[in-house]
Amino acid sequence: MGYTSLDKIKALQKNPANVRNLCILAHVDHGKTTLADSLVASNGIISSRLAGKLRYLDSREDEQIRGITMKSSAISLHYKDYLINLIDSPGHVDFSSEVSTAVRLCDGAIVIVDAVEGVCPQTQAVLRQAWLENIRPVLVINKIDRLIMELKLTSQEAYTHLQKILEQVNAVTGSLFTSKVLEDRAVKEERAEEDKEEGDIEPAECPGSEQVYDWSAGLEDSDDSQLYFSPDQGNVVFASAIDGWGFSIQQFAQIHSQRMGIRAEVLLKTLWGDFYLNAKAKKIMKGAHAKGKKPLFVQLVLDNIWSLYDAVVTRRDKEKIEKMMMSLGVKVMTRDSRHSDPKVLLSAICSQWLPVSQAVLFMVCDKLPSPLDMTSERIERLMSVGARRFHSLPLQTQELKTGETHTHTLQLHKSCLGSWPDRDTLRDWQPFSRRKVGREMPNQEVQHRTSVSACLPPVPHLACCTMDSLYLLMGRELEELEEVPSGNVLGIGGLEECVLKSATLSTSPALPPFIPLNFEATPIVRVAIEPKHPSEMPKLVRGMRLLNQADPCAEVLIQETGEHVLVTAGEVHLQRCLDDLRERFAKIEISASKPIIPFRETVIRPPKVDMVNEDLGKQQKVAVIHQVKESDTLHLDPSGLVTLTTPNRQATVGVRAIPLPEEVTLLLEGSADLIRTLEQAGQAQREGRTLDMSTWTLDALMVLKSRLEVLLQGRKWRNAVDRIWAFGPRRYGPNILLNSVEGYQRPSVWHCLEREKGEKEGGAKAEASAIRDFDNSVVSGFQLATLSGPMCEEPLMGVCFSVERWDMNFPTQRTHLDSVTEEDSNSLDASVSESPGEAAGQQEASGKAGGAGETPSQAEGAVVLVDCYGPFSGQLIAAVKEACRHAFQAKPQRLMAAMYTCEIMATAEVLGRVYGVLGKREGRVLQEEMKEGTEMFIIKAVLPVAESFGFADEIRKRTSGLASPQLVFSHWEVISSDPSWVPTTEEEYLHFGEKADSANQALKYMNGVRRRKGLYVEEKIVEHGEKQRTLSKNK
Ligand SMILES: Nc1nc2c(ncn2[C@@H]2O[C@H](COP(=O)(O)OP(=O)(O)OP(=O)(O)O)[C@@H](O)[C@H]2O)c(=O)[nH]1
Ligand SMILES: [Mg+2]
Repeated sequence: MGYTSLDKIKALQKNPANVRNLCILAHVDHGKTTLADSLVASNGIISSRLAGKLRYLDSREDEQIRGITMKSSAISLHYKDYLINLIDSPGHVDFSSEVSTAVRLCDGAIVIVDAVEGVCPQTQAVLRQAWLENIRPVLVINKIDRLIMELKLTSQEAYTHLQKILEQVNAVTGSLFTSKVLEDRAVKEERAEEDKEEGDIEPAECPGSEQVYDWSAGLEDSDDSQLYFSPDQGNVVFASAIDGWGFSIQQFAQIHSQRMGIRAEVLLKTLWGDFYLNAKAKKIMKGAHAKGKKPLFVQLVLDNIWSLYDAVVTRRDKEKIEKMMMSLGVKVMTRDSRHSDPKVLLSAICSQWLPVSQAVLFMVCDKLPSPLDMTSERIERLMSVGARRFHSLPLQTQELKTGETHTHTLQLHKSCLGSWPDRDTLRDWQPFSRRKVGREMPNQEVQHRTSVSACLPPVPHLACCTMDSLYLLMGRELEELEEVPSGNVLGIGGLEECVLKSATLSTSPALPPFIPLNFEATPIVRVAIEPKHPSEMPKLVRGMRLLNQADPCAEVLIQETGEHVLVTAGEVHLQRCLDDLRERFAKIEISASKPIIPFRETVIRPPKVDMVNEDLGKQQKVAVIHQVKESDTLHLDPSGLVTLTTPNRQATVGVRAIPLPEEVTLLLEGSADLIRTLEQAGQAQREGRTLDMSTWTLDALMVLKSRLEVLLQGRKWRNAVDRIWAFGPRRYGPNILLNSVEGYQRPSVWHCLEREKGEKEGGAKAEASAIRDFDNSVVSGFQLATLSGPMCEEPLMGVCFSVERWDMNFPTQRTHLDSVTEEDSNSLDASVSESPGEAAGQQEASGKAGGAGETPSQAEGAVVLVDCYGPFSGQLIAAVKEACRHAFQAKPQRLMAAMYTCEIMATAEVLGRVYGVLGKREGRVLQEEMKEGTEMFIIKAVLPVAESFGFADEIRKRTSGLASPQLVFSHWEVISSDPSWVPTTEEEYLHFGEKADSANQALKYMNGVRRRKGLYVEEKIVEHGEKQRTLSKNK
């Protein structure tokens, strides 16, 4: 076919109806890049002999060495009159953010499934991603040669196996569909209810108002026939990308309809399914399975392939091969037929007989939508930012969807930055982006050097920027273009200054930024980075900035300590980011620290048994309380209440730490964004502004509140939700400050909700603001305490600090300013305490302090103290912080470790070794099951992130590459051992020995972190200083 000329591609770009933007998605190693090779070879860009071996789209060196894709890459291909903009995505979980961006850029996807491994975790993930983005998938079942050569299945067995795989894939789609239908119905009902409230609809018009719940209703009405993969629908291709063949049943229907004289349509319907050929009657009959007959698919399709493999690879029967080639009308070159490796001959024959590229490209052009067919549902979803419904957007914005207004709207979504090989004329990297078009506005052109405004989500501001250059993305190459018609995937240059990670570009300011991508991976592994030569720091900073822009999932930050920190999703991702920095972005030698593993600190209920499972009784309590050293300002109650007085003795706080129930912690962690909104609303209210919250957010907050109420039950938590003072750290974390001060009425954090509601109802409530002056200092102290705990200065998690006492014994206001004359200070008093409520509250509280009846001389003393200890609010912050820390220490403390879940697929022979590695690294197996129809076991396990470095490598080594794990961050888990534990009972000594350091994983982690942070580590370095003794038993 030869090189596709640039002119041809340019011409094809102009017809958006024939453009297909698609990506290849699959689990790792299922053959995406190999398949892409065949497609690339069909355009003559690489030789077809090299297809499958070259992995052309894996252009980076590290990709070639490791054999996995790490970065999406795009290429434009043509097939007949169609232009195909293809994006190959990585399958490794660490790079799942690349998949999110690829999916956003496309209208369709090729989902590949390995015929042996079947549906794997990432297959489910990509199907879900495609579903969430509303793009249409087609299926390729790849590596069918493995069924023949490796599993040695007969064609009949293979047919059953393929059926099962199809069922599995459809089951995933089915569950996505069901959940969507139910969700839609819920939204519809909600909307109907809203309308009803507004009085738009007469009750007679909504018959469902007398609700009778019928769960099946939505499902039956919805059309799902287009949804599922089925060979007779033409959306499934069976292939072996490495041997270069692939087919859909249309091809075989055509071949056999001529031969057998049966109409192609009939064959198309019957080739896949329970049909067989009655040779005598020359008829196709149903019920092959029941009658023990060969299904048509086996007889007419698989048998042919099986016998070809048998003749070429297994028996090497030259005569038979000749015969077969004759009947297939295939000619091969002599050098192929004489090659010592039979696979060469096989792929030479197959790629002529059933070229995989033709089958896949035909399916793609036939089944996937063009950019013009973008569903209105998808456009609405893209524009509905921040859970705002499309209908609530301004009219001008809504009009953009249909393109009815002639505002020359030009919508660009730039979401992924590919890195390109160095060329003098080009920048290091170019963004690749996709112009989104409204349905009726084709053929608008992105002009060279157009000025467009970029809305950078989530910042609500607009910025103007100019595009310098436009590119066509051709795998390893870039072609500069003057203009690009709408509906294509293209590269843009010159936006690096104004765009961070992603942006929505538009010529119309009415366009809201598109909704953010949904990422599956969480950045969790962090390393500190520095240049080898300190003078190269500026280069490093610039490089890190570029990396931050270019990678959707990596985070780059400068810590308060001044360290430059890089946060990545996993080990492989980390390696790639470091390589990128070294070779592309900073181009300097860098050194990276060991991965910094995050921990959390928490308290738990006193355990009932000790380390050897003996009942503890009361002794543990004593041991714990011992850790807090009392002084004249610090007092510890045996029940765990810590009372601390500020140095100037003007305030005393009493704090108790209580472990939060696990569900509450999880809920708080999951609702961080909501809590942040709540906090902002509260802040705005305090400042006298109002924050516009959508009804959706308000509802979500109400739900959060009621869920907390349900979860916080029991005597201890009475009214707790209303008494929440703050969340922390950073005001939205998973810890709670609780107001249990008797007589101190402060508005609850939920106060702003009530106000919003009240306003809605029309009757604004009078504000009950009796906030004490130093309320904020207490919150600040709590924030500081939760940000870094006493064990190893890591953030706290799942701890509730209940403030049970807060006494202030200010002598009077005037003591602050002793030089002011009495009259002056009186007038000052009046101006300071503006609201009488405040002053009253304060006096009331100080009355309770018990120290209200102070003599003037004491007050005089306090004046001096105020001066020497500095501002009072600072003292209070420090006191609250210290009180919280001590209260924390008065309870049994534990570390929480970040956990990965991992799924490992392994054969029975290597199962034992997998367990060995897991055990050594503190992993815990959750589930083990045999994969249906194969010899593989799937093991689900959890593994601490701290133990995960080198895990994948070790597993691969120990199992000779037969098992490879996929690690995904899942949750935080309390480490059961107590870091401050020392053996106390006889049994414990016996069990763990005198040093007892082997068992204490938590201590090891804690000391590791403390050492890294330069904190004091309590460790015996020399065990027996004088002389090594040999202890013999029978002395
Ligand atoms: N037997 C067989 N092996 C195949 C086939 N297709 C690909 N492979 C092999 O599978 C391995 C992975 O192929 P890739 O194309 O790199 O897989 P990928 O899906 O791109 O992998 P990632 O990009 O890392 O997710 C390679 O060793 C290929 O040779 C096939 O049809 N049959
Ligand atoms: Mg790949």
